[in-house]
Amino acid sequence: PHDIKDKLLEKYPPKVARKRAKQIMVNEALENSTPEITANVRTIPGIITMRGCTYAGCKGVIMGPTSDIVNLVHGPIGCSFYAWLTRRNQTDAINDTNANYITYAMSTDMQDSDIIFGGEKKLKAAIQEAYDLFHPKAIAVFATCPVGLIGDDIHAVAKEMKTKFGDCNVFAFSCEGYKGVSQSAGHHIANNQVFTHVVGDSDSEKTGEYKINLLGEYNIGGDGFEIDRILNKCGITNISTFSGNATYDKFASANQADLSCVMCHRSINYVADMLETKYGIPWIKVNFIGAEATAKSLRKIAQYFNDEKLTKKVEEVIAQEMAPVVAARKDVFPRTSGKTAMLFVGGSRAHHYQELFTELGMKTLSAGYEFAHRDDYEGRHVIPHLKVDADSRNIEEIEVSPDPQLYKPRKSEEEIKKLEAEGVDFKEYAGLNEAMDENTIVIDDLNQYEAEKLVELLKPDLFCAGIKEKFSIQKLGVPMKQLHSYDSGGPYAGFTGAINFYNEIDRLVNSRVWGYMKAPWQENPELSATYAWE
Ligand code: CFM
Ligand code: HCA
Repeated sequence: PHDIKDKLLEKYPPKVARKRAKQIMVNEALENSTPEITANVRTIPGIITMRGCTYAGCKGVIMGPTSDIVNLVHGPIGCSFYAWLTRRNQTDAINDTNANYITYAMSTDMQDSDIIFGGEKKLKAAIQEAYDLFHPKAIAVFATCPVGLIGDDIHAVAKEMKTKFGDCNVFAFSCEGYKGVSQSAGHHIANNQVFTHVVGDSDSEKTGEYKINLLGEYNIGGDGFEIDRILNKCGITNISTFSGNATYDKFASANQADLSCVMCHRSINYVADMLETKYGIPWIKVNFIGAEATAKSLRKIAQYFNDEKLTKKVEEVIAQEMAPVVAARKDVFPRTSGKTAMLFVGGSRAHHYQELFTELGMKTLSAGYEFAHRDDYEGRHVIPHLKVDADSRNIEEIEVSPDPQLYKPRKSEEEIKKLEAEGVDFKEYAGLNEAMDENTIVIDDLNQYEAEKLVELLKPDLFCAGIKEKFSIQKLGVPMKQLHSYDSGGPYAGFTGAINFYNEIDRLVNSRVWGYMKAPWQENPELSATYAWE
């Protein structure tokens, strides 16, 4: 594997090679820790990164999946068009307000003159228009790059319009694309504002014996629907999913749950912390990708509530749901076991999906995140040691303290200690590295060149990433599965999802068509390119 690392770096100019070397790590098992990796830093200019921008993380990822909040983009139309139904977050047509704006692309459509003379007037008019048309519960405003450059005060406009309407919450996000080094900054900006302006704002009391929040689940390909189906079957009430199929009222009720379950650690872990500090809700890490991981997560939730009725029900559900899963696995296993995969996705999925590959008997040779932080690789114990640089300082950290009325510890200190002794890890995430075998290769912010090089060197049976990688990898004769959009498939979460995944991966890694692929330049060497710095 050290050879592979050298080969990945060999074509780079020395300065670039030195920087990239810190983001490419050969996994070794060290006593209680893993080697340090550099993450959440700027992409080197000139490199074709897999990353997106801060606006994508805020508008597209966190707020995009909400159904009854009007998401209004303040900027040129291209930014709206980019975020228009490109992420496969599904919603219910019927929800608690019966409003669903997900199919709209709402934008102020800024023109050159707005950029020169200021866009606040146009923004006000657009908010008014949205209000008159829909009378929504809330309007969220998103800043794109030019808005930050010209200095429109979107927060003042939002406040003014909120006061004017009286019955519609209006809030804004300073999520200009350049604000951070990736989507991750956009998650943070979005979540801070939702926490500040929405959570706690519900006037209806939520009922249920075992009330949880599901944080960091975005209902891509219907994953959230499958998880909700399982939770319902167990008698667990999901008060609020952040933010798959979310409504304003669900966000607003999050303070009423008794446990927060964190799926995607990268995009939301700080919200779990804030819910605990302000309202007294403990949190645990869960993972509903993989049938075994799903069963384990359900058992953890039951253990927390420490109620015999729930424990019994959860075991019943697991036994019932596992039967067809085991049968499906038995069918494909002889054909999938021993095959190899590589996974490069934004954050959590590059870790979570290894569960499904393990169930298929497949080995992950290399994996990494586009934009996760060191704690997502090395575990949360590194958080106090993370370097704060100019880019991370740019992202607001909000100060949260116990709410004078609403703070209520859900468990006593002794109860928490007892649960910990029984194996419930609160606020814990061990990260990707620990889950991967020794000598596998972990790479942060992989780029186009390295992706192709890795495939050439290690020849995996399957490569998983996003749309930008899809066709360049397939042209190398290797099947490619999108783990963002699922290539229009899914769900892959929970038990039904695991069966879907097993069958699709079986088809992909056993299709012989890939062996016949030859790129034009493989047949006609005169078409092949060379690198300018050679
Ligand atoms: Fe979390 Fe996500 Fe992911 Fe993510 Fe994303 Fe996504 Fe992703 Mo695409 S929130 S980090 S910013 S699990 S959109 S649903 S698939 S890169 S691995
Ligand atoms: C985003 C969204 C994205 C892109 C997926 C891809 C998604 O980062 O803006 O590159 O295929 O999941 O839709 O991550």
